[in-house]
Amino acid sequence: MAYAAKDITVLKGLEPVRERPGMYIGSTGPSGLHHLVYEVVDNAVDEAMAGYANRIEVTLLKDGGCRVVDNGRGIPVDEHPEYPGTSAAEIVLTTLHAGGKFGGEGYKISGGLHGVGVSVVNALSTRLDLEINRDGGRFFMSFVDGGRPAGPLERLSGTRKKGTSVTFWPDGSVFEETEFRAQTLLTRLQEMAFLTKGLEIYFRDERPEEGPLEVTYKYSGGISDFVKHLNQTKEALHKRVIFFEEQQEDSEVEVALQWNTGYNEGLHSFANNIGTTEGGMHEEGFRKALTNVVNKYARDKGLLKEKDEPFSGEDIREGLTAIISVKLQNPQFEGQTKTKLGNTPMRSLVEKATNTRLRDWFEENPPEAKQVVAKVIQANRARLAARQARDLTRRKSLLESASMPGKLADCSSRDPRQSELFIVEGDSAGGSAKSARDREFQAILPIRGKILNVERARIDRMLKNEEIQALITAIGAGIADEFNLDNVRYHKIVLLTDADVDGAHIRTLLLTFFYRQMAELVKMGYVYIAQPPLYSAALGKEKTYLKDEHALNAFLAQHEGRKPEISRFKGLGEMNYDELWATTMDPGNRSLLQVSVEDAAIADDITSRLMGDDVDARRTFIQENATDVRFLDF
Ligand code: 0RA
Repeated sequence: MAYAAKDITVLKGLEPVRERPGMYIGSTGPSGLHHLVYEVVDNAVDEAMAGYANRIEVTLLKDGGCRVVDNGRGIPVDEHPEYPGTSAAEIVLTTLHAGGKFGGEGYKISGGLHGVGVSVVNALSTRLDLEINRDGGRFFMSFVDGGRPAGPLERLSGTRKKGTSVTFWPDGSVFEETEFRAQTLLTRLQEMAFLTKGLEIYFRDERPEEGPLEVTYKYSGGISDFVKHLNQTKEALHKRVIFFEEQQEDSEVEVALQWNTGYNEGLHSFANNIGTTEGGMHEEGFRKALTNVVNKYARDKGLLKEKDEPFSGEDIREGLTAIISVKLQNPQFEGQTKTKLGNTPMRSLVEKATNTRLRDWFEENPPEAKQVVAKVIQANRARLAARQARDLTRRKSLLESASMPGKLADCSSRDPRQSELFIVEGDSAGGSAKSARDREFQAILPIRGKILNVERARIDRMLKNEEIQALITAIGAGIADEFNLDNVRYHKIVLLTDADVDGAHIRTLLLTFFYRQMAELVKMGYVYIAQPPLYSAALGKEKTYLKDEHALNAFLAQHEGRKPEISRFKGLGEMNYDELWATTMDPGNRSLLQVSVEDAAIADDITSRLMGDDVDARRTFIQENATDVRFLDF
C-alpha cells in the first residue's frame, strides 16, 4: 500500500476540478464532455506543432471510453526532481497546470482550449489508463475514481516506439450524459487537421453494432484546403486559393482566402487553433487591410472613379471565404464567450501581411483581380437597392402605426429579459400555442409553409418576403449591419416545428436566417429549439410524454410486462393545447435546446450543403438527418 498516503494529496490537488468542473471545461453538459477529448487531443497536437508527432488516433470504445494515441515524444517517465519516488508522468496526470508547460524549455506555442492539461480529464474520469512508449520502454499506469493512482508507473517491456496513449472513461456522476457524439468530435478533429498542415488524424468509432466507423483527416495544404473545403459546394470566382503567411518574433499568421459567386461572407479566425467566433485583433487587421487593398487597386485601375464612394468592407467580403489562423505566446481571450482575441500586436501583424501580400496577388493576377472587383461592384449596387427597399418597409411600418405584424400574438411584458417568442410552424399549431401560452411573457408568431431559402436569395428579395418581414418586425432589432442587439424584444426565441422532414427543413431555414442576418442573436444564446414529445404512453390514467424513440424504449423496458397505450404525435397540431403547454412550453417542465455557434466554420458548411444549388444533395442530407434535431445545433 505504498500509494495510500500519497492518494490523499493527489485527490486534494485535483479536488477543485471536481468541485467546479465548469471552471475548467466550461460545463458538465455535452460541450464539457467533448472538451475532455479535445484537451487530450490538444496536447497531442502540441507535440505535432513542436515537430515531434505526425499522427493522432482517436477511438471511441464500445464500453464508453475514449482513447487518444499519438506518436510524439511520450510524457517523461523518469523520477520528478521535486517529488522523489514519483514519476514525471504521474505529476503531469495529477497536478493542475502541469501539462505541456512542464519540463525543460517546454513548448513554444501551446493550444488547448483552457490550457488546463490532461490532469483535468483524469479528475473527471472514473478511470484513466496511461501508456507511454519512451526511453526504450513501454510504461503503464492506471488511475481510478477521479485521479487516484491505482499503482505506480510500471515498465512492462522494451520497445523502440515512441508516443503516448490516454484512455479515459468520463465520470457519470459529473456529466449530464457520458455518451460521445461522433459527429461533434469529427467536426473538431477535421478543423484541427486543417489547422495543422500535414498532421494525420484517424478517428474510429467502435460502438456501432454494424461495425466500426473510420475516418482519416490529413491535409497537406493546411488552411488552403480548409477554404477549398468550405467552397466545395459553391462556385469559385478564381481557381486558386490565395495563401500567405508571415512570422514575427514569437508569433505567426497564416491567411487563406477565395471568393465565390455566392452572397455570404464566410470569414473564420483562429488563435492557437481555437476558433475566435467573436473575432478580435487579428480579424480587425485583416478586414482593414482587405478593404484598403481592394479599394486602392480599384482606384488605381480606374474601376472606381475619383468621385465614387469607396467600397464598403461588406461589399468586398460578399462571397468571400477566408481563414485567418494566428499562433502566439500568451493569447488573451476576451468577450462574452471568451472567443475574441485581445492581443493588439496581432492587428498590425495581420494588417501588414495582408496589405503587402494581397496587393501582390492583385498585381500578379490581373484577370482574377478584375473579376473580384466586378463582383464587389455588383454587391455594392445590390446593397444600395436593398437600402432603398429597407427604407420603404420602414416608412410603411410608420404609416401603419401599430407596427407589429398582424399574425403576432404578443406578450404583455415589455421586458425582453423575461419575454419569449415562439415561432410556430403552421396556423393550426399556432392556434394551439396561442391557447397554451402564458400571455404574460410568451408571444406566438405562426410561420406558414417554407419561408424563403435564405442562402440563395439576395437581401433585397429576401426583405420582400412577408414571413421574413413579420419575423424582423417582431424581433425588433433590424438585420445584418443594422442589427442592434439592444432592441431585441425577446431574449428567448424558440423554434417550434414538427418532428418530421418538413419541420426539420423549416427549422434549418430559420436557423440559417438567424445565422446570416442576426448572427449576434445566436452568439448571445438567444435562439432555442423546442422539444415537443414524439410519443405519449398511457398506463391506466397515468400519461407519460416521451421525447424520442430512445425515451420510448427506456420507458417500455422500465414497465416490462405491462401494456401501455402508445401514440405517436404526427405533428404539433395533433396535440391538445394543455399537452403542448405541459410538455413543451411550461418553463418549469420543458427542455429547450440552446442553439450555439460552437463551430461557425462548419455550420456554415452544413448550411451551404443544405441550401446550395445542388438540389439532390440537399434532399438526401435533409432526409438522412431529419430525425436528429441535434444535427442543427450550431
Ligand atoms: C510533458 C513534457 C513533454 C511532453 C509531454 C508532457 C507530452 C504530453 C502529452 C499528452 C498527450 N501526448 C503528449 N505527449 C507529450 C516534453 C518531453 C520531452 O522533452 O521529451
